[in-house]
Amino acid sequence: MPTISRARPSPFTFEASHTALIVIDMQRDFIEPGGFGESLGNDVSLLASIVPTVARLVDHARNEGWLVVHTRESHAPDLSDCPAAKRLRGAPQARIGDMGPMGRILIRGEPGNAIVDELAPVAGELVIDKPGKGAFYATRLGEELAQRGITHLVFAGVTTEVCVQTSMREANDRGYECVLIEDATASYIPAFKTATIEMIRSQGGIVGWTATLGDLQEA
Ligand code: TIU
Repeated sequence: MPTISRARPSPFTFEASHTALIVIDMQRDFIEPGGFGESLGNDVSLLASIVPTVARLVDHARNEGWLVVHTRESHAPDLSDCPAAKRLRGAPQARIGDMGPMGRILIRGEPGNAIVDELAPVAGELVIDKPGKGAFYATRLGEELAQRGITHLVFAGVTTEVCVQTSMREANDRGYECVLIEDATASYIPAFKTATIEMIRSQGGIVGWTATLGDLQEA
C-alpha cells in the first residue's frame, strides 16, 4: 500500500481502491471576480493561483484510479435550502440569489456556480451540491462513499478554513482517515490557511494529516 512518508504529523498509508479525492468548491463563484467570494469583499486572485496544482492533483487521482468527488456550494433557485441566517449575514455587496455578472450568486445551474473549466468533472466522477459549508451536511456524500467502501479521503479546494476544514472535520467524525494537500488549498486570508494546516495536524493529527502534492506523488 502507498505511504506518504513525509505527511505530517506522521506517515499516511492508504489503498487506491478505498480512497477518494474530495475537491471542495473550486467554483467560479469563489475563484473569479463577480461571484460570491468577491461579494464578501475578498481578493479572489489568491484562490485562482492554486488551480494548476489542483489540476495536477486531479490528474494524479484519475491515473491512480481513485474515486474523484467534486463539491459545489449552491442553493436552489427558490432559496428553500438557504437559511435566512446565511443569506442575511453580514453586509455583502450582493447577497445569495441576487443577480451578478455570472448570473445569480451561489444558485445551482447559474454560470458562476460552475466548477472552473480547468477542473471540470469527467464521466464517472461524483458532483455533490451542498447548501452548507460542510460536504456531508444535507447531501448524499456519506451514502455514496459508504456504497463504494471508501475509507480514506484526500482533500483539496477552497477555502481552507471554511468549507475545506468544515468538511474535513465532518469526515473525521464519521471515521474517515483524511489528508489535506497543502498546496492544493487556499484561503482569501493566508494566515488562516497556515493556521488551519497547523491545527489539523496538531495533537497527533486531531483532525487528520497534511502533505504537499510532491509528498503524495512520491508515495
Ligand atoms: N467554499 C467555501 O469555503 N465557502 C465560503 O463561503 N468560503 C469563504 O471563505 N467565504
